[in-house]
Amino acid sequence: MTPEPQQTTRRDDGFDLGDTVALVHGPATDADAERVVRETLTKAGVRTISDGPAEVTVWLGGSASTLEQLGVAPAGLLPAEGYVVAVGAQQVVLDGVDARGIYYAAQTFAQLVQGNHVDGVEIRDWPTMRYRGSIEGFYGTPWSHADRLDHLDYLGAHRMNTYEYAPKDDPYHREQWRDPYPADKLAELGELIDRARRNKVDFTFALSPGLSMRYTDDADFRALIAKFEALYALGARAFNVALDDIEYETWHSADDEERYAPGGGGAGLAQSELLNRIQREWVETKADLAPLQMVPTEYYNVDETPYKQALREQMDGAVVVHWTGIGVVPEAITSAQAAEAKAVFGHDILIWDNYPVNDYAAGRILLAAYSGREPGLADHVVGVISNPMNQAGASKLALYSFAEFGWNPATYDEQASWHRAIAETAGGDAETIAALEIFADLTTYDGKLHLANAPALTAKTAAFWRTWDAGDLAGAIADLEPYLEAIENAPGQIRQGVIDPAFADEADAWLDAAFYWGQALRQALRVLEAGAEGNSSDVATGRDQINHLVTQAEEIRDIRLPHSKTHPRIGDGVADTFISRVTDSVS
Ligand code: LTM
Repeated sequence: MTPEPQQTTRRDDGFDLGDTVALVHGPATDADAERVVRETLTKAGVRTISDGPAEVTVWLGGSASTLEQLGVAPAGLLPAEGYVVAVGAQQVVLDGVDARGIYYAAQTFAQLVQGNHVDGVEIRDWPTMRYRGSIEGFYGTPWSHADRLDHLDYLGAHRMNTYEYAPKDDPYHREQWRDPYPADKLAELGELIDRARRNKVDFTFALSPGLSMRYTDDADFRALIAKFEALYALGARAFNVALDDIEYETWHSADDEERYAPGGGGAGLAQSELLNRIQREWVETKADLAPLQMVPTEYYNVDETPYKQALREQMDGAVVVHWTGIGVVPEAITSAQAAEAKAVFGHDILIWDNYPVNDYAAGRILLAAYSGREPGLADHVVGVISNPMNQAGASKLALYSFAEFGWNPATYDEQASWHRAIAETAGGDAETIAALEIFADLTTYDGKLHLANAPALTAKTAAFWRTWDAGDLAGAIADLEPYLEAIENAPGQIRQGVIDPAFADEADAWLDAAFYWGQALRQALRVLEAGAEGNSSDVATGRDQINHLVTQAEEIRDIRLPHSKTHPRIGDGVADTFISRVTDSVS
């Protein structure tokens, strides 16, 4: 099950759902949870879902008497979003402490049903972190509308509750932040907000006015509020003022220059006054808004500075502050660092985690494990959300692990989670799992969290040279070639085996490149054989073929910025090094 529940007790009184199931609403219920339950039952082959008596009953929203009969305590005092699923004696009870809890109970039930059967079980579960999900906050080609709709479904099914809309290259989010969205874009945002609501995800609208904001200008304040109001009217209830990646020492009006001292202290005061005004004149006039969020300009360290002092001392305490860890894309985020962040910013900290974002790594698709985050972070921050890749479908591999980490960081195991994420992407198919693991190995390096590239291929080629150095070329080839063949075949297997067509689509350039590199690596083995036989003509032909294959790989371009500007990187520093050593050794 994913994320793995906090407490699971197996029972021996599971049952088949059969043909007809009664669906009874408890004291609390939820329409989205009901939709999930109905879909689950229908998929399991239940033909009639009745509200009258039947052999099997699903109690949606709890049933004190059935829980008592099953000997299970109600969700009662579990933390927010907590729930209980009890399955036994022909009864299913889906109980939650709130609407989201009931919804998560339904999502968990969906994962428990296998065919028409459901095993007996008692699950008591709750999230550790308040905010779990994503912030579409990268540069380059933003996600499409369809990407976002699909992503919201993915978040809901994995018990993540936050999606923040902050694409740097949506002009209405940043460059032209004052301008209202055109009607078609507004309609799309409305659809996203609806889809988020169906998935129990807080659609959080972020505006990034800092490139031109005049902090003392009432018209600018009104423009910002008008933008938020437009989204509020569509149903958004969470808002963020993103002030990252701006020159905070540059003022955009003479009045600002006069009011605020130069430097970080003045910037901190200006931003605090803006946030305070939004908080007091807008957020507090609505009864139904989530805590206001902001992304500070100094989001990437914990140094005590005049800027942070101003935020700490001047900005309303209700505002949640984003922080990326130390360094924009840190290899590790420790709980001690998070404690420092909380102290130095003096506000609740939400980690904007720059993994698997790849806007700074053109030509790379990042499919490695989500690593280096200490479980104790949960003691100091209110959540961790992922800044994903320009490729929405391929980002799910990392998002899967964000869901697990945010839900229960204490039990998070990065390698085990990564294997489960791969298995989900492969729909459990063993050959596709193997192909994805080989492909992901070739795309490990990001220069930040993962500093070694293609560790599995590196180990294989190192073993190859050891055997070769011992004088056993045939043995070396026999050991390595099946792996190279697997690299060559992985793209085809992945294309036919992954359950999400978006993955194959978005990874297309890298899959093509992996195919050529697999062929080039195998061709290198032929060159070695020809060299050992003293066949210089075959050596020359083999070299030409390698050059041709590598050229083909390097001519490929993804369609998204910034990746469209360079070739897809596949096992670089490992595959190319192996080939160079081969060609050097036969010259
Ligand atoms: O991380 C933050 C707060 N801002 C930007 C992101 O928009 C960008 O995607 C990442 C990765 O390049 N780095 C940033 O500084």
